Amino acid sequence: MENRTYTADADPGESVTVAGWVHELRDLGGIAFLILRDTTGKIQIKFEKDEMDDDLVDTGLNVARESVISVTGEVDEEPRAPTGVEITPDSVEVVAEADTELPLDPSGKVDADLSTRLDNRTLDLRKEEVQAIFTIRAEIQHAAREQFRDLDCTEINTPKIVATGTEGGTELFPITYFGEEAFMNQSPQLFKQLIAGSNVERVFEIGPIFRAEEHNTPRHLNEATSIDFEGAFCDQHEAMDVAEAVVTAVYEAVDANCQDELDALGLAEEFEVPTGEFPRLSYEEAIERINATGELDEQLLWGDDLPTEGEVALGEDVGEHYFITDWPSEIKPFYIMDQDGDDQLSTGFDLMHPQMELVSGGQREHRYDHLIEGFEQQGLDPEAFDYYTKMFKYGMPPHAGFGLGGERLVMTLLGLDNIREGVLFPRDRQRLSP
Ligand code: AMO
Repeated sequence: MENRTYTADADPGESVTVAGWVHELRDLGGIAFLILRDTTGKIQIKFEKDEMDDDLVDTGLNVARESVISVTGEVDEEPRAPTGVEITPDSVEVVAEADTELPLDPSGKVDADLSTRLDNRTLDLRKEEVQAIFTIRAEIQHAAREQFRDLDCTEINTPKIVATGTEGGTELFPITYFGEEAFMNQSPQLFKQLIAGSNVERVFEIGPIFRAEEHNTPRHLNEATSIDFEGAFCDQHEAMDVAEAVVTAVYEAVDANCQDELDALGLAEEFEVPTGEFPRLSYEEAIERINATGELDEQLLWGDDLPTEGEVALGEDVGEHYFITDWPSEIKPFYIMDQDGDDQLSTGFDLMHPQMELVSGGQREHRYDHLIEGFEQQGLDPEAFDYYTKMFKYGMPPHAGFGLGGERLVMTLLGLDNIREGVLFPRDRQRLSP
């Protein structure tokens, strides 16, 4: 819009045109105030009824809340106004009228449940604290990208329509692809490895992953954002260093650049940047410590996956981000390499926030014969993965990497109760639109 001034830039002494939403109307009799809101903030518009053109007053004071208007007028200092300035309008134009009945109240005075909020995200995002979540989410992705680039990684984009699944344990979403069965990709796993094995060596991707999880929990989505890394000539320890660097850089960036947003969420005081040296516990130590908390009904045995209550008990015990390393090979996927000289122990690792898992990763099996054996052991047909396995015959260097759950990072960083709070349009068992 030509000649538009953001409310935050409307300085006293200027004549400006501002445009945005009608946030509030306060009619005090002889004088009335309209609060106009745009992406940069709010500004007060003053209507002195006896001194202004009747049509102008009529237009300004009869417009429904949340309508879009544009106002031209003089900006003056006014210490009693919410932002210390106000506009005396010369003209008011209604650009887009809103219904008087709104499905939720963007001023936040009336609470709405999450489902109503998600059904009406446009209105929901007009709330400062909701917008703050997504500003911070954008900062998180920006900071992760910068950190990967500083670590000499190239950003890649891999296909989301694929012929085979890779992550056992979660189901695939099938689709029809020109009469053939295809799937929505569960992770960029095989593709990022194929590129790490080229001259590109170090890659990252921030993109969607699709998981046909049956269960509906506050921490699972059916479409999530994965922040993936893969590096040639890396082992699991170096991959852990990268995960640690990325998570720490993200917290640092939010701390440096998002204080207003943290404030809007009531988090400015308590927000803490992790030290960047996350303890590395072996799986064996992890199950011993979980068992010692006495929080589980049954003691965990070697080879068990960690139940959610176990993760929570251990998280409370450790009290900061930490890694779990040296997982049993049998509970890690086929592409994870075993440790040298011990086929029971894998190079797989998880990075945990005290409340939940954020990252899985490990060194990859790059030896062709071992890879084929791994497929067979997990009951997968290596032929179906020929496009992947055959590249391991043409010079595949040792490599390692990880996948970091983007929404889990947002959720844990902001202490959100439900992962859906950090997703614009979440996909879950109940939700396919909007
Ligand atoms: P994994 O399946 O553990 O590993 O996924 C990696 C991380 O992605 C997040 N995540 C999810 N977040 C929300 N909803 C879901 N349904 C969901 N599923 C996963 C978690 C998890 O830690 N290919 C490997 C990674 C690798 O080895 O590079 C993989 O996908 O935060």
